[in-house]
Amino acid sequence: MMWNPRIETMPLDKIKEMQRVQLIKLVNNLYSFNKFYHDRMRAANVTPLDIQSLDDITKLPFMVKQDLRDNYPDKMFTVDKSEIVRYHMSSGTSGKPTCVAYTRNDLDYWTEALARSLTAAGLTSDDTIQIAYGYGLFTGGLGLHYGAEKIGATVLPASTGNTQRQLEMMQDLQCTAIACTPSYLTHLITTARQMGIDWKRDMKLRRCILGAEPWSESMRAKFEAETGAKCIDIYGTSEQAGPMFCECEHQHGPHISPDIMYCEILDPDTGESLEPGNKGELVCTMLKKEAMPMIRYKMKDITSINEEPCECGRTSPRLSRITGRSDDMLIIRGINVFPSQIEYTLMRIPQVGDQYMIKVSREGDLDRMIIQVEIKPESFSDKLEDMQRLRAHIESELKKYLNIAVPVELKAPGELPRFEGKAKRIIDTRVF
Ligand code: DLL
Repeated sequence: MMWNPRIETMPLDKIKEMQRVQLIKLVNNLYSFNKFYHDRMRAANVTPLDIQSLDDITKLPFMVKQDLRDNYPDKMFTVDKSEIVRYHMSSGTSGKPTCVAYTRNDLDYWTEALARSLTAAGLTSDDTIQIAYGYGLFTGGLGLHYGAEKIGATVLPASTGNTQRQLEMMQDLQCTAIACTPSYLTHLITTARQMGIDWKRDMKLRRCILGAEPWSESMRAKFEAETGAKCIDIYGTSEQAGPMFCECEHQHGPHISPDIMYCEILDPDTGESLEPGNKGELVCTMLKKEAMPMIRYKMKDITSINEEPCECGRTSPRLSRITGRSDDMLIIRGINVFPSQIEYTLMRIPQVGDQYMIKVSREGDLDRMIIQVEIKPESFSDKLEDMQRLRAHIESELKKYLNIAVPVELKAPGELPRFEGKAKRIIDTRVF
C-alpha cells in the first residue's frame, strides 16, 4: 500500500525536475521577501539568477544549529505571526533553546510525510498505535499523532513514562503498533519480563516505529525476536519538522519524501558533495516550509543516500542507518545533550572547579551517562553530608537544563586528569 503513489513512484528524473522547480521558487521568494535570507545570499554573492539547476544549490550558504540559537526565538521566521499555528522547542547549548515555528501548511506537509511513512511501514486504518514518544515541546508525540490519525489508525497518545501502565494499556486495547525510542522499547521489554508478560502470547503488536536516537541491526534482531513485531526505523529532526521518514517493510533505510526535502551528502572533511551510496554529512533543504525555511541545513548526521528503486516499488530515495554525528551532540536515551550545555551548567555552580569528565556507556541496550566533577579546594569537605548535599544540587541543576537525570560523581581537587593539548572531556564507549 502507498499513501501517495504519484509522488512515491515518480521516476527519478521527474523527481529531480520537481525539486529544481521548487528550489527556484523557494530561493526567489526568500530573496525577495525576507531580510534574513536576502542578506545571507548577498553575503555569499548569490542571487536567484544563479540558481537554475539542482546542482546550483551548492552556491547557497549553509545553515547550522547556531543560526537558530543566534536568532532565537523568532528572528528566522519568515511569515507574519498570525500565520504561525504551532511552536516546538528543543534544548540548546549555553542554556539557549531553539524554537521551530509551523504554519498550517507546514503542519499539513509534516502530516502528509508521516502518512506516507506509516503506510510504508505497513500501518493501516485497522491498526491501533500507542504513541510513547514525548508529547509537548518535543516533536515526537504530536508529529506521529497527526500522521497516524491521518491514515485512520486508532491512536493511543500514551506519551512517555508510567511503564507498567503502558504495558497494561497495550494489552487491554490490543495495540498493534508502538512508536517510541529504541531505549524505551528496551525498558518496556525488561518491565514486561518482570510482569510475566510474553509479548508473542499476550500482545497483538506487529510494528515498532523506532527512532530519535541511533540504534543498530543487532538491536533490531533482538527487539524482533522478543516482541514478534517488525521494527521500523524512523528519522527526522526538529529543524525539518520532527519525525518524518520511515522505512518500508523491506527495512532498507527510511524513504524520504522528495517533494518535501532535498538531500545532499557532503564529505565532512572537505565539504565536497558525494555521489549516492557514499557516506557523509547530511545536508537538507526543506522545499516547502513556510514559517521557518531551512536551506542547506547541516543536520550533522552521518549517512548516505540510496537512489536505487526499492523492492516495495517506491522510487523515493532512502537514507542509510545514521551511524554517528559530525559534531559532539550526544543522544542519551533519546534526549539530545550538548557537552557545552553540561559545561555551561557546571561552570555556573560556584563550588565546581575547572575539571569535569562526561562518561557515556551502554548497559545492556541502555545508555548510561555519568558526570565526574572536580570540586574547588575551598569547597571540598570531609563531611559526607556536605558532599551529598552538593552532589544533589549539581544533579538537580543538570536535570533542569538537560531534561535528563544524570548521576554525578564528585572528585577531590586534582583527582581528574589534566590535558596538555585539547581537553578530552567525553569518553563514549557505546558502539552502534
Ligand atoms: O528526534 C525527531 C524524531 C522524533 C525522530 C521521533 C524520530 C522519532 P531532534 O530532537 O531534533 O528530533 O533530534 C534529531 O536525532 O539529528 C539524529 O542525530 C537523531 N535521530 C533522529 N532519528 C534517528 C534515527 C527528533 N532513526 C536528531 N537514527 C537527529 C539515528 C536519529 N539517529
